[in-house]
Amino acid sequence: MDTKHLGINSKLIHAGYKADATGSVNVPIYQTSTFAFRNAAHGAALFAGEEDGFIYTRIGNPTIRALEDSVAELENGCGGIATSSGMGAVCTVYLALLESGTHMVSTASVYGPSRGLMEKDFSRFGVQSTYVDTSDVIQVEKALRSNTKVVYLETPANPTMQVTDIEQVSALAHAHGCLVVVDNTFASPYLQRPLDLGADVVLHSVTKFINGHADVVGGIIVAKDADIYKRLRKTMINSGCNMDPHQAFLVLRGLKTLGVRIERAQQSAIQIARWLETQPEVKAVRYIGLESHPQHELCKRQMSGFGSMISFELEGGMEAGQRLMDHVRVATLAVSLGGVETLIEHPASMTHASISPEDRRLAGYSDGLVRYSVGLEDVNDLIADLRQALDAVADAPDQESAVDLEENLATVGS
Ligand code: LCS
Repeated sequence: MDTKHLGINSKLIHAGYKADATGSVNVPIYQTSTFAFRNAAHGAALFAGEEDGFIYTRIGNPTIRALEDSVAELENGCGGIATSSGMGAVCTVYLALLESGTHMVSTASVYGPSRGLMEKDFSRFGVQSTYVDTSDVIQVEKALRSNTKVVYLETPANPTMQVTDIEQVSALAHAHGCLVVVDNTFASPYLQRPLDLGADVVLHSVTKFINGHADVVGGIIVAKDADIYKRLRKTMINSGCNMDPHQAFLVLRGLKTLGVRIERAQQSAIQIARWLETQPEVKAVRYIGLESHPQHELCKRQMSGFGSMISFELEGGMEAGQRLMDHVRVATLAVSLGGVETLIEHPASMTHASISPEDRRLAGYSDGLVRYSVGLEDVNDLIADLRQALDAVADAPDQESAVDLEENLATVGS
C-alpha cells in the first residue's frame, strides 16, 4: 500500500510493510545471516546493484528493511539505515561525513558519548570539533571555519532541553557549504521532522521513544539525499554497525504505538512540570512545554508537541538531587529514556559523566540537574511519588542512607 498520503498514526502502523507470500500481518523475523542466490548470475547482479534483493544480513535483511523504510517515510527522507545502537548511528555519521583535517560544530549540551567519541577517538584521526550553544545562531556562525563540513545538532538536547532553530542553522550551515545532522532522539519523528526544516541527515537512538519499551538498544539514520544515503549505508556496512533482525522486529512493534505513547506521556509531563514549578524545593524546571522555557515559542513552530522529557534542579543542589533519586518509588532510578516506565537519573554522575565538569558548566547545566523521563503510569501516582521523595529530601540525611546512596551510585556507574 502506498502510505505517503496517510496521516502520521496510519504511517506508524503501515509504512514500510510489504506483504510476503504467507500474508503475515506483521513483518516476520528473517533470522538468517545469508540469502541463497538463484544462480551465479543472480548473485553477480545483486552485488552489482543491478537487481534489488538480499545478500547478507550485515548488508540488508527484510525485517531490518521494513524498519528502515518505515522510519525513512516518517522522516520524509530518501532512505533509512538501521544500526546496532544509537551510538552506532552517531559513529557511522561521523565516519561517513568527516575526514582528517575537517571540522565539526556541535551542540555543547549533547549526549555525553556523542561528544566523547569525537573528542577522544575521532580527534586521534585528525578530525576537529567545537561545541557551542547552538540555540544561539551567532555562536554557531562564530564557530564555523573554512574546513567545517558538518554542523551537528541535538534538539531538544540531552539533558538541558535546549532547543536549536533547525531551519535557521541549516540556512547558515548550507551557505557555508556544510551538511546539517540532527539527533532527533528526544522528539522522535512524531513531534519533529528535521529534514523538512532543512537538515540533511537525521538520526535516532531507537532505544528511546521509537522502540519505547526499554527492551532493545538500536539506532537509525535517515538521509534526505540519495548520494549521502549511499555514502552512509556503505560506511555502516563496512564498519559492521548493522542492526539485527530480531532487534528490528521489536522496534517495528514499538513504533506502531509511538503516537499514542507520546500523546499520553506528554499530557502527564505538562502536569508534572507545572506542579514541579510550584514546589518550594525546586529551583528550576526545564520543560519545553512551559511558557518559562526560553525556546517555548520556537518549539511551538518547529515541533508538533512538547514530549515527555523534564530536567529540574533542586534548591539543595547535587546532594538533594541524589537524595530525591534514592527515594522515588514509582519512577525507576535508571539511565535511558522514552520508555513506558518513568525513569529518573543524574546526568553529571551518569549519562554525562564523560564530559568534564567545566564543559558541563559551559554547556549550561549544573551538577544538581536531575533528568526525568515521563512514562505511562498514572500521573497522580507520579506526582505523589515525587512529593514523598521531596519530603525525604527535606529531612536531614542520616548517616546510613548517605552510605547506601554512595554504594548505589558506585554500582550504577560501574
Ligand atoms: N543520542 C541521544 C540523544 C541519546 O540520548 C543517546 C543515548 C544516544 C544518542 C545513544 O544511543 P544508544 O547507543 O544508547 O542507543 N542516551 C542515553 C541516555 O540519556 N541515558 O542512557 C542512554
